[in-house]
Amino acid sequence: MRTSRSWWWLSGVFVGALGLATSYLVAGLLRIRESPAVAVAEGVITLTPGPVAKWAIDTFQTRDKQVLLIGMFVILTIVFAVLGRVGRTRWWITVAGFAVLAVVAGIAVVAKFGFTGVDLVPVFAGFLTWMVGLAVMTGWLRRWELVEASDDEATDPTHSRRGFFVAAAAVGGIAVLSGLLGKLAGNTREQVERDRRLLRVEGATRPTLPRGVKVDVDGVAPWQTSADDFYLIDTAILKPNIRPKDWELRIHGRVEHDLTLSFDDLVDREITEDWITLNCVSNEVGGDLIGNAWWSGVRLAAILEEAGLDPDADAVLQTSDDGWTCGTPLSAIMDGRNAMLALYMNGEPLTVEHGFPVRTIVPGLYGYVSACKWVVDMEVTTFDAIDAYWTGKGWSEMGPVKLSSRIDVPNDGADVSTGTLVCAGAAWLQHTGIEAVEVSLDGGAWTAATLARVPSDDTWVQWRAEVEVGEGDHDLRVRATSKEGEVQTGVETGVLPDGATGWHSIEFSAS
Ligand SMILES: Nc1nc2c(c(=O)[nH]1)N[C@H]1C(S)=C(S)[C@@H](COP(=O)(O)O)O[C@H]1N2
Ligand SMILES: [Mo]
Repeated sequence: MRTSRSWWWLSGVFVGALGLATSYLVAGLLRIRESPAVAVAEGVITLTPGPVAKWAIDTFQTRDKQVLLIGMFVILTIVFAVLGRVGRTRWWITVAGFAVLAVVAGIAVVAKFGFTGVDLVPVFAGFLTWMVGLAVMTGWLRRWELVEASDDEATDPTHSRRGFFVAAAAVGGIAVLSGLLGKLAGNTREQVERDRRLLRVEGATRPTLPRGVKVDVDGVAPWQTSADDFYLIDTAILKPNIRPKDWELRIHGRVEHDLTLSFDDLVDREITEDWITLNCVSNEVGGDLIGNAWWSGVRLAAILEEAGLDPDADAVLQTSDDGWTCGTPLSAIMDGRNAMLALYMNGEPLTVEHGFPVRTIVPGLYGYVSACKWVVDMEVTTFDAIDAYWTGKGWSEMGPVKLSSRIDVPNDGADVSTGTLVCAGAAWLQHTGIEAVEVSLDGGAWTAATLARVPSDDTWVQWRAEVEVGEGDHDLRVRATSKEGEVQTGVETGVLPDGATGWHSIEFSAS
């Protein structure tokens, strides 16, 4: 690898990296939330068909986005290398290739929600860097090649070779430096964390656990879920960093008058608080994509009434700062349940991951149609007129939660002692409530469990049951009955399109 020919690929890779780093730095300096590369990755996520997205989430769990980013960078590195290599004989292909990459980035950026012209500046900066960087590095390669080709004994390629490697080192060094500076510049997260620590919303209180909500069996998921243990589901690679002073909610569409609320407008209103259980439509039978918290916020119905609703409207299209959308049935917001713009979770400001500074919570609906985090826009509209993020991928429109129950104790696969076995878990049908829970050992008769208390029908309820087990392998299943008399179905369906059904069952052996 001592001749100039072997090094063309390196110019592509290093210059490619420098352009990416430059665009990242410029995005950070301009306080643009995503660099073009991240915009492309989010574009890929948006365009991913539902079943592929589900496969990726199942396979990579919460690391799905890192896997995507790493995959993207691996592919880009290969593309850069190839573009560098072809530049030796056909420079215009190299230029055209980089131009195509820039156009793809540009489209991804323009397609993001809340796009403004400034957001394109990092793309231009990156493309300009590519062109200048290429000119410099390939200039040295050509000089080196010319000298190698000349028959003149007196010409020595050392000078041009050294020139090329110095240029390469400089390009690599600047790329790393720009990347680091970009990381610093983009660090609005720290500022937001400081705002979060200093925030006090008058009227938002710390929760006290209601009496009797716990069955007190070791191993049962806590009735109240802490913010740290609360499941996390969203499509944002970088969580939006929104300072309360910069937050605004626009309410428009089929209303008598548009409203724009600042964070101060919101906290000046009466604060409402409630225990509400939130769960994900992607929760498999027996899964843990569910949590219960004490939420403090402002009633959404009062705000929408103030805007004045068109009687034909049946949906609210909510949009997050990160561009994610959901269509929420207007009836669920207006029917008297405590649908709110939540500011606090468990007596503290929302964490950034859970939607700081403001997210929506609607008891009785799955998160994907209701619980918009970092909410900044609400359009009163009709379901006919909209296509929201998940409903556009084949999930159902309305999204009411389904009657469900789960066994937490014993664990699936546990070894227990023969005799009386204490079992426990949770059951839920938010906004309707749970009347009864029953368990069945080895497919035998259903026996009633004891229910703990609940403060309202909007939370899950813990249950406890005792069964007599003899030596050997057993299975245990659970089903719930709602306060409307619905008995949980044993028919097993998957999570798509509107939530899983079926009885949770576990196996254990007694000795
Ligand atoms: N901005 C935004 N909000 C969102 C989502 C999202 O992807 N982006 N996912 C929704 C889904 S599918 C669920 S189940 C809940 C999860 O809320 P959590 O992460 O606070 O538990 O948020 C909802 N709100
Ligand atoms: Mo969800």
